[in-house]
Amino acid sequence: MNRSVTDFLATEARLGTYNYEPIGVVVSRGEGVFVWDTEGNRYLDCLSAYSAVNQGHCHPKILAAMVQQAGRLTLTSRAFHNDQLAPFYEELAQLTGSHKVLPMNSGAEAVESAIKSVRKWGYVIKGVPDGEAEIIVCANNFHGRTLGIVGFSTDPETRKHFGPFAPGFKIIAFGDADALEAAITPNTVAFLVEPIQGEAGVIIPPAGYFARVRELCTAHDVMLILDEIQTGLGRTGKLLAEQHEGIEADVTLLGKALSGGFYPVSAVLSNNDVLGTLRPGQHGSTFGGNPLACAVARAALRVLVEEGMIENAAVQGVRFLDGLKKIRANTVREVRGRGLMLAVELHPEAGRARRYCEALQARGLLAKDTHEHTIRIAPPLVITGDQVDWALEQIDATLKQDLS
Ligand code: IF1
Repeated sequence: MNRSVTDFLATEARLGTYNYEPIGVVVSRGEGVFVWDTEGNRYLDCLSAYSAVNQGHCHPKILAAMVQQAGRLTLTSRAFHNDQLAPFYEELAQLTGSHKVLPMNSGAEAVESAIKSVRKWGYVIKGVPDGEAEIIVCANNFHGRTLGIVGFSTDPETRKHFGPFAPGFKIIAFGDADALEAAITPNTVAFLVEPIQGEAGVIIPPAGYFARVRELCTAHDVMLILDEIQTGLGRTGKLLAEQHEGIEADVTLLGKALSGGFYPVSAVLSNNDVLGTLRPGQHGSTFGGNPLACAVARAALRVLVEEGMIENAAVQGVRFLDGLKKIRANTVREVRGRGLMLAVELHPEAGRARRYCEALQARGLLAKDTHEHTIRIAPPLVITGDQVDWALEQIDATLKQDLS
């Protein structure tokens, strides 16, 4: 007999750690932009697993690559070479214009790996006195959940009761290049920043910000680390969000959609000496760079490019944002977006965004709230114009309700 939704939720509540509060839908199947729940209801997925399934759910070519590789070789560890790693490096480096790649698994691991790498670079290349390296980060950042990372979060929920934390981080306002200039010292090794702040509510910095950031980092020999784990791989309508700014990072972090949602695959990319300072024994991972991950990532990158998903994200992103801007509802304070990374910020009096997400669920659309008053919208990049229009109708009708 099929389990009821109530039973799934009760069992999770009884046995699981209560570190999430999901919308009450139990998903059991996905294909392209759609997912189905255990009762057979279909939904348009406007979250894409936080932008990990940019290529759409269960993309057949990624699936084929995964199944084929899983039947051949899954894991060697890095004690031996495997025949998927070199082609993965080649294809990723070629696509992104990078010189070196460090393969990891989760996004947080990529961030931690970048922090280690720029510190080492600071000591051995820049000449920072040992133990003195400083990294500048932004207020309202989100870079993951590990201890190193939550230590420089500014969100009390994220940090509280998890200390003590590692020193060596300085926090400045996002979007303020003067603040960066003022914060740089001779011991600054890197500036770590999201091109668009995701968890903060899809915050797009002022035009020209990143051009100045790039200049300052170059002038002071500070490595610019762009966390493109969420913004990268087509989400904003370009392969990398840095391309909107006309700049190149020194270090780029990718994750999420690097596997199309099939498997945790992340990577640190560098344009220069940063990754070149690591030596055997100084960093690693049992699973990082494994043949299954590499085969899946190669297919995920291939379909993203070959099937025109990045261009589609640009086109549909404009359609979606224009449609959102046309919605005349008292509940809406602001709409923001670039490509298919979109958000609707509600007036505080409109009530919690969560209520609107639940109302959208009832209409067959899954979206996720962030920070009480913002609805985040990020469908797979394979969405069609008709599907965008349908989503807009549901959002329009929902925002015209008063759910406070
Ligand atoms: C959760 C948000 C999205 C990220 C950036 C690194 C990571 C993330 C820019 C870490 C992860 C996630 C994790 C997820 C919620 C989510 C998220 F709401 F927090 F902001 F995507 F929008 N850098 N983002 O966005 O990657 O280690 O998770 O692979 O449930 O915590 P990870």
